This record gives sequence, C-alpha cells and structure tokens, in this order.
Amino acid sequence: MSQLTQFDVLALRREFPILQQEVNGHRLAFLDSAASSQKPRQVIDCLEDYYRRYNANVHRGVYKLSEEATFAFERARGKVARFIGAASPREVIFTRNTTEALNLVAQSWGGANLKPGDRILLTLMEHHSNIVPWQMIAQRTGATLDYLGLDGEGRLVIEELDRKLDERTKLVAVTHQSNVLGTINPVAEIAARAHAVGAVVVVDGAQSVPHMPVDVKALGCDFLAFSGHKMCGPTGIGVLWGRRSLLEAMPPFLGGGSMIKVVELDHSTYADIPTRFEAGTPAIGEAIALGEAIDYLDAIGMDSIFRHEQELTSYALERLADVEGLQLYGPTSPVERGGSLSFTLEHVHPHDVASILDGVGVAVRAGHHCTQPLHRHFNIPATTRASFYIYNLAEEIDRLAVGLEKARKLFM
Ligand code: C6P
Repeated sequence: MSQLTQFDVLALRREFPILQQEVNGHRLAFLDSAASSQKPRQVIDCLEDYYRRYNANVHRGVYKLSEEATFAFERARGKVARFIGAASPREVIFTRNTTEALNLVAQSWGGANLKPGDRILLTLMEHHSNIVPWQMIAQRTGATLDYLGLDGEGRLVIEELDRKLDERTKLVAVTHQSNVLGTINPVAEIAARAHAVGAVVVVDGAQSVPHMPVDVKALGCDFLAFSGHKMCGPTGIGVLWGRRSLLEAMPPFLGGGSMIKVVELDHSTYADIPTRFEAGTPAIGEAIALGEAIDYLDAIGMDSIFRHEQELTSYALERLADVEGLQLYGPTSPVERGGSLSFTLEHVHPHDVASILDGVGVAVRAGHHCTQPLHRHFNIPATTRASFYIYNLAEEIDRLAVGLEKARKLFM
C-alpha cells in the first residue's frame, strides 16, 4: 500500500484508548466503524468535563453553570454549521441520530406537504431509516413510493430519473454513501434534477459526513441528516440540517418544553427554528462532545481522512480479490466508493465468517445491515461487512484476508 496518507496513523491510534486492547488474544482490529466509530481521548475527556464541571440544563437557568452549558451547546451548533457549510447555525437541529432526523422531515415536512397522488422517490440501497419513515408518512397522506434501481455493481441507475422524476414527485430521499455497498452517489446531480421538477431533496449523510468533506451548498440538497456516533462523537446526538425557508415553514415534530412561545389551555404558539424542533431537554454534553469530535476531525482534515480511506479501500479490494469464493457487493473501482466492503464467502454463513474473524481479534458486522430491500435485490439474506476509518491500518486488512482464508478452509 502506498504511503500517501497525510497523517501518522500509528500516532493517531494511540489517542483511542479502546484500540489498545487485545480481543481473544489478538490486538483488536476494529473494522466496524460504519456501525459506530471509536472515540478519541479528546472527545471522551470533553464529555467527562461537561458532566464533572458544568452539567446544567440549557436555555433555562440564569446561573453560571447553566450559562456555561448553554454557551458550549450553542457553540457546538455553530461548529456543526461550519463543518457542513450551512448558511447559519439556526439551520442546524440537534436530534438523537440520523433516524430521528429523517423521521422529523418525514412527519413534519411530509405531513404538511404531501397529499394523495404525490410521489416520494427513494433508492434500493437505502438504510431502513430512509425507507420506513417515508412508508409511514405515505400511508398517512396517500402519497406513493418509488425506488431508483441499481446496476450489477451496486451503482444507482441514474438514467431511470428520466421516467421516475416528474411533477408528481414531491420528495427525493437518497443516501450519500451506502452503508453496505460503499457506493458514493452523485447527490448534486440528483438534487439538480429533482429541483427541476420542484421536488425537495433529503440526503442521508450518515455514511458520508464522517468520511469526506460535505458541503450542503455544493450538494444542493434541502435536508441533510447524520449521526454523531459514526464520526468520533458520542451516541445519542445527531443532526438535521435544513434549508432555512423550508424549516421556517414546517410545523413542530414533537411537542413539549422549550419548543413553544406561548402555551394557552387550548393551543400554543411555537418557537423559532431551531428550538421549535428541539422539544424537551436535549443531549447537552453529547452535543458539546460532537463539537469536540468535529474539532478533532477538522484538525486532521476531511480531505486527508477521505484519502486515507480511499487508500485502505483500494488495498482491501486487491487483497479480497485474492480470497477464493469471495463475492464482493458494490463498485470495484475505489474512486466510486467509500470504505464499507460487504461480501459473502462461498459455503460459509456471514455470521460464521464474523465469529471466526472475532476469534482472531477482527471485529466486523454480519447481517442485513438494516437494508433488507437491498439484500433482497441481490438475492442474499445477509453479508459480512468490513468498514474502515481514520485509525485503520493496511496490516488490519491483511489480518482480515488471513481470517477469511481460515474461515474458507474450515468450511471447505
Ligand atoms: N447504519 C450500520 O451498521 P442511526 O442508527 O440513526 O445513527 O443511523 C441510521 C443510519 C442511517 N443511514 C445510514 C446510511 C446508516 O448507515 C445508518 C446506520 C449502521 O450500517 C447501523 S444499522
């Protein structure tokens, strides 16, 4: 593998306490960051500092601790806005995760704007989080769903937009990068085509925002959803970015404290954005620690992170091509994909593959990865998936390949 990486991965690994351990007698090779990434000391310390030093509710108290917490919470919102090129921090809504962010758009925007006969266009590679909320709102409003198909290498068949996009299409929801195939989708092109027929564009950025530079202006989308826990941040915190004009016209998602202006006995008026969409006490320390994770990623540089993962992916594609009986799903060219590699191994169940790899300290995920329609499309119940992040090494891919050879021989 070439040594183009701009940062010192060995030094960086030392910042992740969890990576220092042995699993089943082997140094942990963590190849499941698409499910949830590990956290550097800087982020763990930030979260601990909040709970130890200035834990208090936000936007409520006038005492010092509450003011400090409010300041740090809102500063984190500003960091998120800058990180994704948002026009204003007001366009950033803190949610629990990508799933909640997508449900917010579906229920709020969809509930207010969809009617019988309207169409929602999705793709066959979507995570259940970008399918089920749309099914729910389609049932409620009478809108119908349609899906863009895939070619043999798991790329979207963009030409299908010619017949699947028309003035009845009110919303297009697409993943920026597939959590299974690794495919990076041409979101800017899709957004431009969708806007030409007047549709709103929702991008699931759960697998792109942690791994590459993402700028909402360049994407041209209307909403972007992502999760803190996949980008070195804590669990329990996610983001919905939305175009200001759209958010301002949307009704609340959840009702309760914080999101109101005035509450009468029979009705209420609602706060401005983003507070209108943040009912109840938010995940304060987690939002602040997400801001710290963004500082951490920024210091490395998203371009360098993307390049490092592309190198790992190229190397993994070469190494896995040598494993007999291995069938890879997704683009074979590293430039069209990110570092999520899903595969089957002839005669070995994906769960057995994952257990054998665990036996040699290699952590991967097996199953349908919350993409049952995608697996059905390829006519397989499950795959094994290896996914990479900033802290992974080529040597861990070698260990993956050796573990796969072992699994193959055991089941021959
Ligand atoms: N995918 C995986 O192992 P949450 O759970 O809300 O943080 O993220 C949901 C989600 C949405 N979209 C995509 C593309 C995703 O990959 C995920 C999470 C994990 O692939 C857990 S199923």
